[in-house]
Amino acid sequence: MQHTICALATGAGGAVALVRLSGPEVCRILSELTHRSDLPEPRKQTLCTVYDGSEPLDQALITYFKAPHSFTGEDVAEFAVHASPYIKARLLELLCQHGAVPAKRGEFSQRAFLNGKMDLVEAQGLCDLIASGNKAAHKLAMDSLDGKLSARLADMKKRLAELLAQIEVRLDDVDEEMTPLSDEFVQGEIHTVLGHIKALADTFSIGKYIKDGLKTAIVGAPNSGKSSLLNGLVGFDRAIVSDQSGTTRDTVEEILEINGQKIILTDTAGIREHALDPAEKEGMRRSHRAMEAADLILFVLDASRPVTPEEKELWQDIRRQQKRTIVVWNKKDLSANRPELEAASHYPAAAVSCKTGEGLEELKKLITADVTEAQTADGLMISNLRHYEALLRAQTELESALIRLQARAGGEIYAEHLRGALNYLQDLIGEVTPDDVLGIIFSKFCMGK
Ligand SMILES: Nc1nc2c(ncn2[C@@H]2O[C@H](COP(=O)(O)OP(=O)(O)OP(=O)(O)O)[C@@H](O)[C@H]2O)c(=O)[nH]1
Ligand SMILES: [Mg+2]
Repeated sequence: MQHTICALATGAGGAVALVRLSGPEVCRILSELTHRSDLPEPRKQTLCTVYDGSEPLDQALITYFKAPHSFTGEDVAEFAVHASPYIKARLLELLCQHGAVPAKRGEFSQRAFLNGKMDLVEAQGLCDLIASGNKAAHKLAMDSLDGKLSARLADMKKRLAELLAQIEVRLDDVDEEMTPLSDEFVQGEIHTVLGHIKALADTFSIGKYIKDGLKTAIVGAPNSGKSSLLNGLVGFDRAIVSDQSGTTRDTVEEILEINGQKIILTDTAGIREHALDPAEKEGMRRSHRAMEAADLILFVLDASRPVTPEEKELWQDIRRQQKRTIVVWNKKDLSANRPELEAASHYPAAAVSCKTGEGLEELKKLITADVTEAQTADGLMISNLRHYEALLRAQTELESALIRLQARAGGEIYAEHLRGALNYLQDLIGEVTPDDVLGIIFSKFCMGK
């Protein structure tokens, strides 16, 4: 039999705390703690005294949810109590004394999943929703939680399952009474599902930025205005700015929101050939590291002077990284002309002045352009590595099926690959996921959820 589990569902602070209880013993524990023989009416907040032995512990608002009409699908009680550290701790202690056990991370959600209240994609959406810190991440999580993403996956799964059924029934048809499926039809079906899978898998890079933030490194020669740019974008004097070359030694990181998107912005030490001392050398090593870890590079140049040979070299280096890069011509207030820079026209560019703030809004638009475009094209995205990997595996299986089909291999052979692809889609939504894997997934959820 399942244990009855309990946990604090709210964080530190606040005036009210929520303690959750779920499982087969909820009714008994409720009546023992409230000294009441009748249960509160389901789904109605009811003011009850919670007792610690014969002494009242608190006046709590209790909501009872009768199975299966609850979040977990089991009997659930939620205690809204006064958020004193003592009351919270003592209530959890009492619940355990009366037979409940402390819930593991994500255990409420895991039970909801096991009781068919939601699939794994929706559960993941819930976890992401709680963690979402900005509008874009919130939308992404909502699409996952409210089943839009699951519905899309279910469509693909259904189409594939139907195709497979048609193939399999013919494999069993030893007397060959059924009309065979044409290769064109099978190929067409596989291509359709493959197209959907690829399109969804391709959203991962952007989805990941939305969820985890876009790692953006500001790089350039000393004194080009990198720290000024960081300050301009975050809106306060975060990094030291001075007219001396080599002011920034260590990397400086700030998290900010631009156009509803999370950006992890890193200012770096200016890169030049001859560092003056070991600290500057180490700083430059860190600049390179930040550049390598970045999703987006802002290459800052001082537009009021010609590009130096060192900057040209750095530019080659940046281009070799083959990352999204924006060329930022700074100090626009000092010069109306842009110096020459090889192949600069192939990259998005912004002319800004960190001194006057001119051009910063344009630059912000460029920074979030990818995400904005991807979002208007089609709202649905994935942001979870597990989902991405499952889609890639399904994609590989479907591609193998196509190759086998083209090589005129028998139905049994390509059907095996279709079965493989179907299996990965089922795994994605949690239909065939082994228990230990489920345990790992839900252990990443927060306490009390
Ligand atoms: N006129 C003008 N001066 C600027 C602008 N941006 C930065 N500066 C000045 O340029 C100098 C260098 O600015 P920083 O932001 O410290 O440059 P940095 O690239 O971080 O320099 P290091 O940390 O040494 O690599 C400072 O004196 C700034 O005031 C600008 O848009 N216009
Ligand atoms: Mg600096």
